[in-house]
Amino acid sequence: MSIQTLEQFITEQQTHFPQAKGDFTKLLQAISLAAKIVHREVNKAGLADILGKLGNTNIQGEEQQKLDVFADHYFMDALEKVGECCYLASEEHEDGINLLKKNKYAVGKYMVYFDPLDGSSNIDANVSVGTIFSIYRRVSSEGDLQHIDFTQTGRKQVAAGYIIYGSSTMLVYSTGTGVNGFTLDPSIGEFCLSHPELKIPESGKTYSVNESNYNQFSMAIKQYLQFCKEIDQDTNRPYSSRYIGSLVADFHRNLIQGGIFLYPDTFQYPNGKLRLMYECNPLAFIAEQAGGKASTGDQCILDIIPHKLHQRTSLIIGSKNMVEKVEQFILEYSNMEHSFA
Ligand code: AHM
Ligand code: MG
Repeated sequence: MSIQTLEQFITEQQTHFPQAKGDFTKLLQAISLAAKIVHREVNKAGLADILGKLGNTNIQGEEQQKLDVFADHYFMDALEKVGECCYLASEEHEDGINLLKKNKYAVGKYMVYFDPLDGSSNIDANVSVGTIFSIYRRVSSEGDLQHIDFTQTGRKQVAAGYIIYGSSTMLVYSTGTGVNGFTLDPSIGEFCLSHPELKIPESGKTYSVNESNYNQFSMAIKQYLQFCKEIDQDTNRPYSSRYIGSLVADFHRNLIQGGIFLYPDTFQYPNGKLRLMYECNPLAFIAEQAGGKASTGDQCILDIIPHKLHQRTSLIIGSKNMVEKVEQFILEYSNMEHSFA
């Protein structure tokens, strides 16, 4: 039996692009290094007494957990030191970090947005958490970063991925030519190719939503949720309801088994709860590359023009047929509203 490590895989991919200088390879290696460190910390969390809250709140007004701070530090550090990035932005910092102005290490052309530890409110309960990352190339050619660098849509991502710290730790990523998944073998400290050319089933039988928000959802979403519960053998309904409350874990399950995840607008979050730049865009990129779909309900996530770093959006993501069904409900309700107007 032969294994292929992430490093070997990246090097092999690079040989298909003789003009590539290896910058991107180094960037992915930095992400993989930080992921291994966070894996180590997540796994010894109870032992090292680093579980629990730090007592600070981050810029979104949410309590920061200790491991959030660790993960943010390790990813920032690895990405800054690798010398291939010009801009880093994390969920945990109000402003992105312009490395061109910092002048500490070498800089490169990549802009990286990341959520260092998504689902961190679950840490104390030993539930899976994850890191999500999104990589762009700056479009301005020289000098300081420009408006056009920050307003690239998700389609312009050169790569995106996530790490899930679950029953095993996996790194899943895409550079726009399909999706590959690697499982960490802790005994050799390497991510090994375990899920080549991942494809999400076109339909699934799982829906994933925080249904306690039901009364805050639009009529279209309420009707879709009723549809999920209806009994219909031909379409495998009722679907099963599964909600972990860790986006990476919910997304990953649906990627492997088929299914849909929804975090629509609510009264509390009128523009959705999840963040475009480092939660929705990277997962939308992975979903599309795996043959799935990601939508706000009436627009592809990857077509949204960003206007601020911590922008939120509603998110409907997963198996293509299931996402399109929700879009159909939304369109029908919007047509009905127009005809009554
Ligand atoms: P976080 O980035 O602060 O961890 O919040 C994002 C998380 C997602 O992982 C998850 O899908 C969602 O928030 C759960 O929200 P809720 O508790 O409202 O269902
Ligand atoms: Mg998050």
